[in-house]
Amino acid sequence: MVTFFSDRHALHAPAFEFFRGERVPCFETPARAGFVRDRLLARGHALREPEADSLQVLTQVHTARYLRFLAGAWDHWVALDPENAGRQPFPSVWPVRTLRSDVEPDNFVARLGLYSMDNGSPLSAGTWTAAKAGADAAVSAARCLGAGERAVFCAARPPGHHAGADFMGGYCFLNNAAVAAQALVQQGCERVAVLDVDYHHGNGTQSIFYDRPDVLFVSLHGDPRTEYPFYLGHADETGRGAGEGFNLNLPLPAGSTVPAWFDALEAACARLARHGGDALVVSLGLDTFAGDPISAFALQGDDFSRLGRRLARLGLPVVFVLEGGYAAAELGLNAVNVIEGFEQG
Ligand code: Q9C
Ligand code: ZN
Repeated sequence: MVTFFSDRHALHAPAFEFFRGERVPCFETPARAGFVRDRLLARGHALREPEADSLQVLTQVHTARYLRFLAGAWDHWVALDPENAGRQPFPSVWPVRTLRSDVEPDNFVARLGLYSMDNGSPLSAGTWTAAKAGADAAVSAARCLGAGERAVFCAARPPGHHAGADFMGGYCFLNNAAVAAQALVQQGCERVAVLDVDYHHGNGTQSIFYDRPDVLFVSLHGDPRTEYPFYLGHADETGRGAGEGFNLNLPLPAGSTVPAWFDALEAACARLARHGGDALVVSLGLDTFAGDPISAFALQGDDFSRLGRRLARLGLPVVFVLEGGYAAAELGLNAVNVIEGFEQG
């Protein structure tokens, strides 16, 4: 399968995040992509450098002021104090209900809070460059589908599906799946679908397309009553206005079994089949793996092959976009299993 991979991912390398009140090493690491790259190469899949510039598509998915903030964030942080180069910025204040988010404060940490949904998405010096490489891969993949390719894999990090039009969150900065879907629409696909199989609900992708009938969003995820991102991903979120009926959430309790997960996948596939459409984007989170350190589903290696085979049966051209998955050493095998299952299916 055509696979886009850029070494620029490694420029996003924050050291730690907050977890249960403690500073802990980041779960979302450069090593993750290294394991995926190594397994792809070992299985004979050629890697291609993303060649497209995603900037125009990014302005259709994210707001101008958020893109401006993200592109300059690290320089602004270091400009406050040269010693900040060795520190990580974290937001500590957010414009929740009754507070204004239309006025952008001058204060850096206040702006960081304005553009963040959590304190769990640490920035580093190369975050913009790395995230941009992922978006470039997403547009490159869409172009490949336009040129007749059956399926393309974007093996990029950081992930994207929690990032909304104007905020980062959940280790995500630029919404690569939304960028792929928007690029497909712009190049003439009238109906696109996004299937999100990450353990966590893709709140960013849902919100970006919530009012639109041209991009169907379907997600299988841990029930937000107990699982991140908590404030979106319930079954009663079905779309709004012209987008009513074009959003399907299939939340499952933490601890759900593999058969329960595949039953939900069947329901997702039924909705995707009814949509028809010209192309599918898969937000390929692999944190549904039994060994994932921060998630609670139970998929094993073979189940990822089965997922790939099932998606092939939809008969649609597919852009696979890597999302979460934090059992790093198994991430490569699990990703390749989906890819090769799809190719066999
Ligand atoms: N710092 C993805 O899988 N963070 N994101 C929990 C708190 C939320 C996961 C730990 C997990 C986000 C793309
Ligand atoms: Zn996830």
